[in-house]
Amino acid sequence: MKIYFCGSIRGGREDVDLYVKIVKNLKSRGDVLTEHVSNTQLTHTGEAGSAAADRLIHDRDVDWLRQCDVVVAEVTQPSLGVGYELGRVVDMKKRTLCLFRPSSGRVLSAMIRGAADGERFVVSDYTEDELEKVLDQFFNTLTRT
Ligand code: 6K6
Repeated sequence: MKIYFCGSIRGGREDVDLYVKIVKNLKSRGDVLTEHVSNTQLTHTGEAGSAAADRLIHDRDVDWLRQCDVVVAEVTQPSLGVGYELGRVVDMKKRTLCLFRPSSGRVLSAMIRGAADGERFVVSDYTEDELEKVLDQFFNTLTRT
């Protein structure tokens, strides 16, 4: 199974240690196309690049989104890039899990929470302790449908 993981890069790297845990868990379930999102060396500049480099990143990532079987996004740290990716995958009708931590004190964008249909596009409120359980639940429903 090809899994596309979304997490904030230029939106801020505050949650990168959690991304490491999520990617580790996802790697036990399939092939994670975007392991670099959890790279702790990567700063919020995300390799300050030229527009040409950004186009390459965009085109490669959209291509991976098309190829993947499932998308998992950590959406607590707001990120334009993650929001864009989620908009594209809704259109592509991919099975998607958005993970949000209310303990952050943030309120999730209505454009993400409001897109949830509980089946193809799932939004889960969770605490870090519940990570494994929430991922188990989501991946179990995939095998049943
Ligand atoms: C090279 C190595 C690691 O990162 C880079 C260069 N930057 C990016 N590489 C790959 N994907 C990226 C990069 N910058 C953003 N993205 C995609 O957008 C990822 O799939 C993330 O889920 C999302 C983050 O968007 P921002 O707006 O927070 O950067």
